[in-house]
Amino acid sequence: MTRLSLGLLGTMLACQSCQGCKPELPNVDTSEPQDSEKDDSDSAQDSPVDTDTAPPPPCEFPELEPNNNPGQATVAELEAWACGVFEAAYDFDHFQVEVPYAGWLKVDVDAAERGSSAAPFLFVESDSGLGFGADAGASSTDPLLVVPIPSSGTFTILLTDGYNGSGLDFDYQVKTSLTKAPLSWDYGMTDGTSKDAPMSMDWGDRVYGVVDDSQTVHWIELPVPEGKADVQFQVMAHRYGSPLSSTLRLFPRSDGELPDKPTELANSDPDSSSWDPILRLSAEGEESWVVSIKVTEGSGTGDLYWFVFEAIEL
Ligand SMILES: [Ca+2]
Ligand SMILES: [Ca+2]
Ligand SMILES: [Ca+2]
Repeated sequence: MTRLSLGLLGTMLACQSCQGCKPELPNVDTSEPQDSEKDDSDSAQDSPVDTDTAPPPPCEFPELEPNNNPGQATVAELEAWACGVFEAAYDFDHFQVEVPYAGWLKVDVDAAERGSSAAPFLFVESDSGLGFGADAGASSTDPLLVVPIPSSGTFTILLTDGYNGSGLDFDYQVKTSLTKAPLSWDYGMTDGTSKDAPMSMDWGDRVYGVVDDSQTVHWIELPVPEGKADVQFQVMAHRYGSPLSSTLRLFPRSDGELPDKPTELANSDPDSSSWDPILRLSAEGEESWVVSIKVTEGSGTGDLYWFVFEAIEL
């Protein structure tokens, strides 16, 4: 079965305001006895359960079906595990969490990481209209999101299986928490909004930026370092919980001119399953390199789609 795309998820979410366009699902009874003990540690990640015999994971906030619409969301709390099962195809599970402060919000999903058959698709939306989602993490199919929320608010979490798979072994748990910034940086993108006027940056610096819509492209220029021919450009985002899937494009400047088309392009990390592009290259008589960072075609964008860009001499 084809994996859901971020674009399709957007359509599904747009649909949520109209009840009639969602499939009617049976009211699955999930009220089997739950272990009342708190599972407030990450130890479940270290000890995968036997999915042949294990019941749905005990947690502090088990889902309450029906929860296919945001208005039916199971209320959970910050810093505590919620959990559920994709019992039927097209099972959409909503949770709602009150976040009392601005800060870096982390939404951690555990499914494959603890032996589940589910490949969860995660989308989070705030009552102020911020939305962000992911269908995989950097090290497994379990999404992990870490984003800088600008204010307190109510956040609605949607989980569904990315392949419309279902069954009692399609269980998951999800925890929302506040955390610290996953990376540091030297300064933010202040200009560099066009190819004609890229932002200057120094080797070794890290710059922070946001890809707030599909038309947003960040342009950065660095001189070819003296006596050093080998360099690396890297976007750090998905690996650290950003929902951004980005593409790096390289335009080498020679005789003051930039080529119309990029000479190099990267939209993934060849050494891992993260979406973060990395380019390693050697100077071949150029004066400088102009690099652009934009969203990978078909992927999501928004105010919380952050990245840190780093340029280093090797
Ligand atoms: Ca469910
Ligand atoms: Ca559901
Ligand atoms: Ca996880």
